This record gives sequence, C-alpha cells and structure tokens, in this order.
Amino acid sequence: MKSPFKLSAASLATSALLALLGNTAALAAQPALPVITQELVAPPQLPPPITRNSAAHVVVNLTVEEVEREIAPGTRYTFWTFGGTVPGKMIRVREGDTVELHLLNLPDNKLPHNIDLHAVTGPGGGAAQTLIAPGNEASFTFKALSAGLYVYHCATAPVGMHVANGMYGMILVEPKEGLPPVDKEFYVMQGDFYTDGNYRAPGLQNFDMQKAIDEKPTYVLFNGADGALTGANSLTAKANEKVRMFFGVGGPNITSSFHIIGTIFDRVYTEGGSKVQENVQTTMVPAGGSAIVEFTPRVPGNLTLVDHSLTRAFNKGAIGLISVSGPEKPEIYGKGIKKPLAATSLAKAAPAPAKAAAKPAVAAAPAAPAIHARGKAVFDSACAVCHQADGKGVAGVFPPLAHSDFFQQRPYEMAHIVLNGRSGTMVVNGAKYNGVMPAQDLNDEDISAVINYISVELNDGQAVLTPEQVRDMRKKR
Ligand code: HEC
Ligand SMILES: [Cu+2]
Repeated sequence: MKSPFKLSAASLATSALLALLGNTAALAAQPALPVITQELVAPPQLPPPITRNSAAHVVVNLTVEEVEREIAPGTRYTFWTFGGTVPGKMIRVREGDTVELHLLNLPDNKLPHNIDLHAVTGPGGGAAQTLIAPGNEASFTFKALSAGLYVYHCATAPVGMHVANGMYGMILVEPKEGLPPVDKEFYVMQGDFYTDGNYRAPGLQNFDMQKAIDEKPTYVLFNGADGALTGANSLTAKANEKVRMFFGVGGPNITSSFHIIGTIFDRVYTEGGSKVQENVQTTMVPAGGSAIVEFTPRVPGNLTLVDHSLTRAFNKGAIGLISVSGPEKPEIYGKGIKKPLAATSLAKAAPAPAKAAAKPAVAAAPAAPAIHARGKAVFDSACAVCHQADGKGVAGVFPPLAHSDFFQQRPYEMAHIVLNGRSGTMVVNGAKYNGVMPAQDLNDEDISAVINYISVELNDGQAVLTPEQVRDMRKKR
C-alpha cells in the first residue's frame, strides 16, 4: 500500500520533471539573449538609463549584509540590508528582460533572509526560491513583464521586523521605449524605524517590536539615516535642470505624503505605474509602493523633501535637501518686503519725535525702541516657530537662541546662518543638534535687527551688527 507521503513525493517528482522539460523546450525555442551583469551603486545614485532596444538576460547579484551603523549622529542601530545600504541598491531593467537574481546571505550574518520583488509575476515574488540561511546563495529567474517602479523587500518571518530593519529597495522596469530623458536622477526611499530609546537617544539602540506593532515609529527616515540627505549629504541640482526622483516607501507601516517644499511636480507617475499626472504638490505613496516624480527647479536655494505629515519631518527625521544653484529670478520668485506692524503704530502714536526733530541728538533716541520693536517682530514672525517664543528652543530638535553659548561666542557671525541656512551637527550649551535651519528670506535691516534683538534681549549682550555689515556679508556669500 502506498503511503500518502510517497504518493505526493512521486507526483512532486513528476511535476518537477515536467517543469524541467517545459523549461528546456522554452529555452530551445528562444534565441539566446545577451547576458548583462547589473552594476549596482549606492543610493541616492542608481544605474543609468537603458540604451539598448532589445531584451537581455540581466544577472543581478544582491548580498544581504547585517551592519551596525549610525541611524542618527551618535545613535547606532543594526540594519539588515540588501547590498549594505538602506534602501537596498536599485535594480534597473527593461520591460521584456529576463532577470536572473542571485541572493547571497553572508556567512557572518545571523539570520535567514530572502527577497520578494513586486516586479515578479508569480506567487511570493521569489520569496520561496530565495529563502536561505547565512553562508548560502540562492538564485531564480523571472521575466519583467510590466513596466513600472517596484519595491522589493525581505519576506522572512517576522516580515515586519525584517522590513523595519531596512530590508527593502526598488527595481525599475523601464518601458520598452525608455523614459523621456532628464538631466538628473535620484533614488530615495522612506522607511519607519522602531528603537527602544527615544528619537536621537545616544548609543546602540535595539529594535522595539511593540512600537512596531503599535505603528509608533521612533524615526521616519529618508534613505535609512537621520541626515542621509542633509548637510554634506544634501542632493544638488542646477536651476532649470530636469530632475527625476524614484521615490518609494519601504515601510513597514507608514505611508508618505511625499512633498518637496519649494517646487511643484511637473509630472508624477502615480503609484509607480504608467499613467502620468501633471502639476502635483503632494503625492501619496503607500507602504510597499512608489512614485516617479519629475520637477524643474527654477531659482537658487534649498528645496526640502518632506513627508507632509509634518511631525515626521521635523520630529522623526523625514527631511532631505536639494541645494539648487543658479541666478536669482525675481520675476519667478520675489524677495518680498516685511514691515513690523509694531514699529508703524509706534511711529503713528508717538508725536514726541516730530516735536523734537529740530534737535538731532534727541531725535536719534526714539530710533532705538523702533529697531528693538522691529527685531522682536522679525523674531516672532520668522524665528519663534522653531526656536520658540521665549527663544529656549526644543530639546534635541531646535537649539536655544536665549542664553546660547554658540550664539554668544560669535554673535556677529550668526547673520551667516540666517542668510544661508545651516545643516549638520552643532553643539549648543553642551547638547548636540543635527537639524536643518532653512535660509531666512529677510532684508539687511531685518537681519541686523533680529540679531541685535537676540543679542541684547536673550543673551544679555550688546547690539553687534548694522544693516551695512549684513549687506557686505551677503555679497561675500
Ligand atoms: C524651520 C525651523 C527654524 C527657523 C524658522 C529658524 N531656525 Fe535657527 N535653527 C534651526 C535649527 C534646526 C538649527 C540647528 C541647525 C543645525 O543643526 O545645523 C538652528 C540654528 C540656529 C542658530 C545657531 C545655534 C544657536 O542656537 O545659537 C542661530 C543663531 C539661529 N538658528 C538663528 C535663527 C534666527 C535668527 C531665526 C529667525 C530669523 C531662525 N534661526 C529661524 C531651525 C530654525
Ligand atoms: Cu530579511
């Protein structure tokens, strides 16, 4: 009597044989495709556009690497990665290509991993074929049937944890005719991270499963680190360059209201598909989904990438910069004029200066409170949103301007920060900050007034700066 086990084993063997025969027949019928090995590069870079106009057999070698590195300055985390980076290195093929994907799980890794590519047509997207323990290599092939921008990710249990540790990336399947040419391409992915310590708590942090289940991320990040796209890592572009960004959300949980402050997307391939929407401000990108956005910066300055669910941007790290160079274009973006209301009403309500006008020495006196009022008005309207109305800042996020040792060391030079903005690390009163202060669009009088106000009122100092000095600093920029 045959046991059910033997029966199923026999049928398995038969189907395997049939599959093998089928494969061989299919291979024999097709002319051999040219074999190309994909060159992988670290994000925010990606492989160049495809120039060939026929199908190829593309070999992709992805290595799973478990690496400990900074998630924020001074904060470390053990990431699980495809190719050593978060997001994993981007794969770029052409519609109709056959992809031969090799996954290598390094012997030093601690866990089994695999890959599920959303570009695959077939159950599991490659997960079963590629599930391997450390010290093994797996491979499988699939045909890229549909053009689009697709997420890939690890699908090993607990899947949410593998993805939360950084195991996602994207594969672009270019349409047969290619994408229209642009001047610059970038690759950015958002992901949510769950650490047992608070945002920017120092030292090595552990993964917190309960926070992940509750969907309460400690960090929401672009390209896997707080500051991956700010300071020295900011992206760059020139005015009038056409920029295309391949944007995806690895998740595991949080969707993105993806927005770039200071530009409008000319075109968005919504959800990474084939249809284009035009003139979009913010595009919704689901977890495990993508969008291709195209825009053309027109004026110099910083564009700011955010998840427009804004506390994620300003309190959890989902912020990046594109520094745009080029000539000012006031007809497109004017400098603007700001006048403190307080000073105007002060002038109206004060008949005294008019009477005293004959005596210049006395006439000069009311100027001081007017300038003081102007400095306060600028502070309240331009600085208080971040540095707070009392100037005490927000711990770990916005440094204090009141009683700031950083300010007091060189109050005069603070005008540079206001003029040009600042990002990267700084230490204020012994506490570390690593934020992005956008350049402030203020005129010379306002900058001198606000710096003097901060110096006198918030730091027990003196007036340090005239509008003329600000003008000279602006020229030296
Ligand atoms: C959008 C938020 C934001 C606004 C608005 C803003 N700042 Fe800042 N500012 C920051 C951040 C963040 C830093 C820290 C930057 C870093 O880490 O490199 C900073 C740093 C500074 C510093 C140096 C550190 C210190 O505490 O002494 C000065 C001075 C400063 N800002 C002045 C100003 C003034 C003056 C204004 C208003 C005209 C202003 N900022 C508006 C966010 C902001
Ligand atoms: Cu994994």
